[in-house]
Amino acid sequence: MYKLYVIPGSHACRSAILMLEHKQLPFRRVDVITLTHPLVVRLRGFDAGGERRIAGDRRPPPLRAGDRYGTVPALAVDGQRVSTNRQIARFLDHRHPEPSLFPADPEQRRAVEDAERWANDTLQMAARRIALAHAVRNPSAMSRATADGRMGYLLYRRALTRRLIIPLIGRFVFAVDRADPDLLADLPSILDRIDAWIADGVLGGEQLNAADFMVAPSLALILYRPDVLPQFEGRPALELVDRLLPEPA
Ligand SMILES: N[C@@H](CCC(=O)N[C@@H](CS)C(=O)NCC(=O)O)C(=O)O
Repeated sequence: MYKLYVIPGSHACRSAILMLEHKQLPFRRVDVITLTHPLVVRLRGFDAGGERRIAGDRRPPPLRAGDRYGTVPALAVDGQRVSTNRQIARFLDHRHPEPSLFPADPEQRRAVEDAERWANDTLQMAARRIALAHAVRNPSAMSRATADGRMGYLLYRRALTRRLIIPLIGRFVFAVDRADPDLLADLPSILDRIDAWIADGVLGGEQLNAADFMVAPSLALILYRPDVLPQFEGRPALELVDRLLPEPA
């Protein structure tokens, strides 16, 4: 039985959940209290997985500490420990080849791996900072908006905790300043890139793949912001996120 360590509402963690669900593997989800998670996963025997995350152009000390101690999602099975989605995807494909998380054709696989790499290295952080920028500027509104949504509540169940802590995470872990432009300027090019991959059949195909499972949760996170929906409307990127992570009724 797989055990998956996550923090509630995390887009990165949702990617691993989608991959386990894709393969129809039963797993026990262990929700860890957000901000204790680097230490908790380290104490559970995970290494840090080799991530080197950059927030904008900075690596604030808490981000470095996370990279040193550990990140979630973190997957445990039969005494083995695997963290980071890239490694989890390959580990799962090795143990359960079907349905695969990557196309069999080498060229198509390369294209999916390019999209997966961009989703990991660029999109995951951009989505986080776009959402957090809204929390830094409008803590109460974002606390309300994140009570529920495509990935459940974000990070903390209590509204007051979300209102107080999430802006601090934005500022001190992910280098989002109140004075920053609100980072939305990057959104059109992000969505254009995803739409182009969908048009090329790299994303959003009949057989979903690891890159789909990386991209959709990041889009879902951005969509917790109440002001971004108009930028998504009519785009294939919105269809992709609606397919994988629909807005709860
Ligand atoms: N890109 C990696 C890293 C995931 C990641 O950044 N996870 C966050 C939670 S959303 C984390 O564990 N952060 C720990 C920290 O920053 O202290 C992946 O997809 O597995």
